[in-house]
Amino acid sequence: MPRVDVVLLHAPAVYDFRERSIMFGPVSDMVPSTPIFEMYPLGFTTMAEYLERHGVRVRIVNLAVLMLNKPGFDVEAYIRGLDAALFGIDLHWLPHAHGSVEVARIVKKYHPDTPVVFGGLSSSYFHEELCSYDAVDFVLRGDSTEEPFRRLVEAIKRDGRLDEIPNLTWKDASGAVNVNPLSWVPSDMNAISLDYSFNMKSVIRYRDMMGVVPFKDWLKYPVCASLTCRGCTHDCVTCGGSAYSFREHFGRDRVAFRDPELLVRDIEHIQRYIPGPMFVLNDFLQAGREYTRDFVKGLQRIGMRNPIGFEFFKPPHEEFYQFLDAHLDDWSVEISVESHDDDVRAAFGKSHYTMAQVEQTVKDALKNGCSRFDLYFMTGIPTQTAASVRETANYIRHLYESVGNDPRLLCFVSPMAPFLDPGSRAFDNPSEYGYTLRARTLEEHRQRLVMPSWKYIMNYESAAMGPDEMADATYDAGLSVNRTKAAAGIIDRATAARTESRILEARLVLNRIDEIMAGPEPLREPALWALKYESERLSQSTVCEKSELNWPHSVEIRHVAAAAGLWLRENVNNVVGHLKGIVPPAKSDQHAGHTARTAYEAGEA
Ligand code: B12
Ligand code: SF4
Repeated sequence: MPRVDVVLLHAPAVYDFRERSIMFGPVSDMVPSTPIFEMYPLGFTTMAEYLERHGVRVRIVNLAVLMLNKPGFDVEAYIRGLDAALFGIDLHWLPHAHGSVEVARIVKKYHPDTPVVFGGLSSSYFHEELCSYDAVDFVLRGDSTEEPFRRLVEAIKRDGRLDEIPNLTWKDASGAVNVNPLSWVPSDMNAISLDYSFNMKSVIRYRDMMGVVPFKDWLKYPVCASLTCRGCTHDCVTCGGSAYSFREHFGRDRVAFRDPELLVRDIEHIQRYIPGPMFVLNDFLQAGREYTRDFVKGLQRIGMRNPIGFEFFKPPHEEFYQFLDAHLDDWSVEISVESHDDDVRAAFGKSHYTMAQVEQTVKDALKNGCSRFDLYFMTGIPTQTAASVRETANYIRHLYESVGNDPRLLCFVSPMAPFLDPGSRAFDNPSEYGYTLRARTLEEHRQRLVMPSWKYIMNYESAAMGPDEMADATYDAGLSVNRTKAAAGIIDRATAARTESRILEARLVLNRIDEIMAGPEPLREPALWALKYESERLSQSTVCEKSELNWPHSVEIRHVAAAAGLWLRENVNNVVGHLKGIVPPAKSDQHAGHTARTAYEAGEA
């Protein structure tokens, strides 16, 4: 394996998930990943693109996908065969607490002299505890680590000073943990690129398709995301990406937006190669009217062809949809309203709109050409009772009726699981929001992750609805919404029947696990193991079919041509590099040269 500067590794949520029997439940029903959360952070792509642009050779390895795809995949042998000056591991989402640290241990076992750096929001929150593990040398904190990472690589290669690297938590020779100031917090998001062609180049360079795909089924459903900003203007109480969390824990007191022109360029670039739908995450309406106008007109200018979906944090007005429809052919909307009950939603921190406004916005969007409207509801939020969850399901029936069972409306109910986000208001002050935490430290979360079912794994209990009630009410709501969708013709009868039996079976397995756990300790392990196959099968799309989340898309000749051109260019680049005995850094499609100075370097951040 040729030596590169940095290998970025994405671990499965639970490292040895193949050897354990765990009923993860519906924890990942609303995202493209399986319950081992094999999707790596978008930041892997932005960091890799940025580092490569500055001459640092980076390889992304999605260990989680490799392990999922090949049951016999030998992780240790694979890691032993890697050769890098530095290994980076993400612990961005807390559900990776177990897998990420175990992978770090394997890296250290085979590469004891190679440093290991962690990063991501959860790493930032638990940075000191993380550094106390032998296998972790550094943590890069904050939401923008591209440039600090470049400086760290430089320091490692040239024996430079670690105390000068912003955002770095590090161990010195004595083993003491040092915390440098969290001073690298750029005020915009313009110096980075979400350049997916980097990932494609990586496939070509390392002849490794599955090691770099963002999630297991990505080749079947090549969805892409683009981002309007870092941070959030809202303050939802259980969210670890809220204004509060960014201010208190990640050093950010203002949202950093990406210029609309650059965002349009990202999207233009994606649609050149990738046929899938595109999600624009983090409500761009937060940035104001001018931004909105420039962005939407820019999308029209590039001849937006892929389906595009927008996440909004509050219900837009009808005029806005008219504006969207005048500029775009195939656009969709998603809003997470959490509860049908305005009081429960207010307790969650979304008091800025009512359900009546949501109903109106759904009707307005559908009337004005929206291709699809996804509405998300959540269980486990402050003050929400089991009765309220069941009411949400009834409300969804009413909503479908009120839009004449329009098949473009898709409603989903899922649990806030497995964890209440670290660094959220509710995590920092649980009693204020009616919660009791079952885990606080990173190590406590690691231990919870290997418990036998999602009910045990959850890191919180709500005073309004205990874990048993919550699991029950969530499955009930899933059943009810599934029946509503079937009756309304939103999903076909066969799909609905499969989902219904999956939910009923999942409930039985959950109860069986409770019985096993109440029984004698020595009998637990074999009894749980006997349930392994069922637990896994029933944790893939429990409360709805995963395909319900998917938007239609089609591959066109232009995508094939663009990918072939990239393949050719990259192979020529590699052959030249290999003749010189190196893995050459990838050239950025979006930036003029590898070493172009950015606002970051110029210290304008
Ligand atoms: C976009 C997004 C998603 C997308 C993910 C797209 C992707 N591949 O990253 C989707 C919708 C799929 C998603 C899913 C989930 N999400 Co989410 N998501 C977000 C959101 C809105 C923005 C994050 C973002 O993209 N930032 C910008 C990108 C460019 O940067 P980045 O990926 O964060 O990476 C930077 C740093 O984090 C750091 N970094 C990251 N990894 C590493 C590794 C190393 C080695 C280093 C040095 C640095 C580093 O440096 C990067 C570059 O600067 C945040 C909320 C928010 N306001 O921030 C929630 C958020 C991150 N998600 C959250 C959660 C809980 C989840 C889920 C677990 C929910 C669930 N149960 O299904 C899943 C996990 C999916 C999986 N892994 O399979 C929580 C995380 C809380 C926590 N600390 O655990 C957040 C904070 C809020 C929330 N509740 O939604 N999410
Ligand atoms: S859940 Fe609320 S606070 Fe968190 S990212 Fe979404 S809108 Fe912002």
